[in-house]
Amino acid sequence: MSALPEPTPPDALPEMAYTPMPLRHHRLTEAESRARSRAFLETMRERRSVRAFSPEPVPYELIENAVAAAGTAPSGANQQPWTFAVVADPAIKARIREAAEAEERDFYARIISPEWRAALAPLGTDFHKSHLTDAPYLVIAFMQAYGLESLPDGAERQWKHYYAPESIGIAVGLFLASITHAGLVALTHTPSPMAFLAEVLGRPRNERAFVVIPVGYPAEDATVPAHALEKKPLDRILVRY
Ligand code: IYR
Repeated sequence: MSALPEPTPPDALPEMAYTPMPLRHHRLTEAESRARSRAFLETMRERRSVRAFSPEPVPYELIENAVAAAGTAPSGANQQPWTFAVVADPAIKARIREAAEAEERDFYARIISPEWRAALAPLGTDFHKSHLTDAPYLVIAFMQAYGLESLPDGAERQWKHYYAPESIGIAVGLFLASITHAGLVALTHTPSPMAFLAEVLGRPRNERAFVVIPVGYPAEDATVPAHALEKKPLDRILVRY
């Protein structure tokens, strides 16, 4: 993911014993379960990745709730190896766009392979990244490659994180579900390479940008690739045993 050196050997974490407590679980009726499950599926089927945003503001609470929903995700050893940077400041958005477009210009001109270019052609993407300044919010998910904490005496403690990529992937999925459920649109954008994001946002050395997610309302004239609506049918993604 990154050429940065691995951290020095991790410090031992204090051992914590399993302390059981009764599970609280709200059991639904079967009818209620089916109704909620169908309604959620219907909502998620409306989700489209959108690249043209309206500058119209969105309530900050919707972003905050989506990050809180992401924060409920299961994670390796419950280490929650993520930080969500929420950017509304136009000057910071402009810096991110400028850096992303510089990387992407290079990507489309020199780095992309013919196969990759062919795979992207139906998406209609190029190095222009207007979504990075048009969307009212950019949410950048950072993966914490390892744990890092400053101690009051100025020393630092660092420890290993387990399954960090899997964990943050699940969290981002919940974030997108919340955004979709709230009637907003988003794009999962991965400018490559993404190292500039940690620099621009002054993130600590254990954090790696995982994805940039512009969030907002679609521009009135927004278009999407017609083919991307086609999701694989269930019989191609579900194998029943
Ligand atoms: N990062 C580039 C290229 C790109 C790559 C994939 I895989 C996509 O699904 C879409 C774009 C860009 O953002 O344009």
